[in-house]
Amino acid sequence: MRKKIVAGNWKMNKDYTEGMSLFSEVVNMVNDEVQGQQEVVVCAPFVHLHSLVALGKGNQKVSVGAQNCHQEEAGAYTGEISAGMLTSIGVQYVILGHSERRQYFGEDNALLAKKTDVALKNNLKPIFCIGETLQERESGKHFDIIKSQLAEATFHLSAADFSKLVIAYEPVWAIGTGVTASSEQAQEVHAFIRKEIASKYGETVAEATTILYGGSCNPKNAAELFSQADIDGGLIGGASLKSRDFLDIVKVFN
Ligand code: 3PY
Repeated sequence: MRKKIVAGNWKMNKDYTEGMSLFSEVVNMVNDEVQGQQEVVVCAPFVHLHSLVALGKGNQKVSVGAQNCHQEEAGAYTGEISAGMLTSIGVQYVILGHSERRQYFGEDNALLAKKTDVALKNNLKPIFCIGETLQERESGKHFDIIKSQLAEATFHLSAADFSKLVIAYEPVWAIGTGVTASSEQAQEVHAFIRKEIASKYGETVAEATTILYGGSCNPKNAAELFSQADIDGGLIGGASLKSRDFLDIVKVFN
């Protein structure tokens, strides 16, 4: 059985006090309501992470993740945060390749390959995001785009390292737009991603890889999306900012 994960991506939302109360609510609700084996990951702004790790300590079901890290181990990179710094405070996951980082910060596949390497070297588990724009989908290029994002940023890894990744398919046209991919559209791409992984690393690695759907996933559409054969959970944007909505999504796997 593949690991099921529901990860919240808070993006640049919640000040420190708000972040602590949202996380505490999530942890309490997970303790009271989660019955399955699903893992919950909260990817919060950097300044919250140390305290969130402390608040979540000892909780086997909830992990803390960052939303980015720098591609170098250390050095003169004013304002940046390294993978090793994240590991040193107990952070377990890091989102890499989110379309907002690709779009607003110019992150490309070559840079993301370096970030993936440095994250793995420092024992962080990347939640690696891939996905096409509306224009790429409308021109029928979405499979090519996804294939190259995956190959150029992650297929240099050994099978053992690749197995530590979580992949998130996030069609850019579904991010922050309220438009969700239909479950058929999402399943079609997830099956394609798994096939690409199988042709590079073999069936065993492909079958064991957790592939999340992201992009306007909410309590109304999560059950239908997560019932698809190749969808193993979600990377949740807006709905992760409300504990009740987030937990309703998490509980799809109860
Ligand atoms: C969204 O759902 O908007 C996301 O970008 C999740 O990462």
